Amino acid sequence: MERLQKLILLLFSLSLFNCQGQKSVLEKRPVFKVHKIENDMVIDGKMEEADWKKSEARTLDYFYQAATKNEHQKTVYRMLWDDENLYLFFECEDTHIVARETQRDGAPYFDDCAELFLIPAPKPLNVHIALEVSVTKIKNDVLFINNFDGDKNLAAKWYNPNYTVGVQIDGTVNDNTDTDTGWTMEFKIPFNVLWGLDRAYPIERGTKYMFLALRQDRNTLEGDKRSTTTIFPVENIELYDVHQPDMFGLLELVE
Ligand SMILES: [Ca+2]
Ligand SMILES: [Ca+2]
Ligand SMILES: [Ca+2]
Repeated sequence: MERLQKLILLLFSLSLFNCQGQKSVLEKRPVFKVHKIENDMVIDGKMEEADWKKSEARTLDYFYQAATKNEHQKTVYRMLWDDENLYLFFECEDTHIVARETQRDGAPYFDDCAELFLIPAPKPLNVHIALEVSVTKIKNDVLFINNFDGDKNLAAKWYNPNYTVGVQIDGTVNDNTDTDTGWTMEFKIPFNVLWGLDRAYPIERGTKYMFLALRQDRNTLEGDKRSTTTIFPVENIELYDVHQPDMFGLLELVE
């Protein structure tokens, strides 16, 4: 009996520890400051606007399915906002620029691709928006629902919001006889892509949303092999892939 009591006490304290652990993990999520812009942006994949100079810049340092040095290529990520739009900029070093998908809502995430996952709330809900765009501007945009059916997730591909993407390529696409330098991608994402999901946390200074920025890096013409790099660490990625809202960080809209 005493042993049973001890076991129950141990299980209780373990579950308590887990709950507290989860909570403290959330409180410790990293925050990315998003500065407000003052001038119009030209969405061309060039960082010529003065506003980009005041943006926070972070490298995407967490690599997955990356074994070789060539699968650890550098990515710098930036973000800005105004009352109508969110702006993103990806700067990607890339020795082999490859993109095979040609259909919207196909699988550009197996190509050289930039991605944003966004929850219009400062907590990990079971719904997020995923915008995934290959270097040839092929879009896969989905409303992603975690645990839609038991532990099965659902990617609703009919979600086709309007957002603008500009790309610059320094190299040759789908030609591996030479060595490329890299590519850049600039996004203008109107806040109306949120479809009213932002009602509880409207767009204004101080608002925090959960997000994850990612890059897929494909370097071979055949097969589906590519490495993934993220702005925040994603634990258990082999088991649950990258769509884990409690692994997202926070963005904060500031002046
Ligand atoms: Ca620009
Ligand atoms: Ca879609
Ligand atoms: Ca590549």
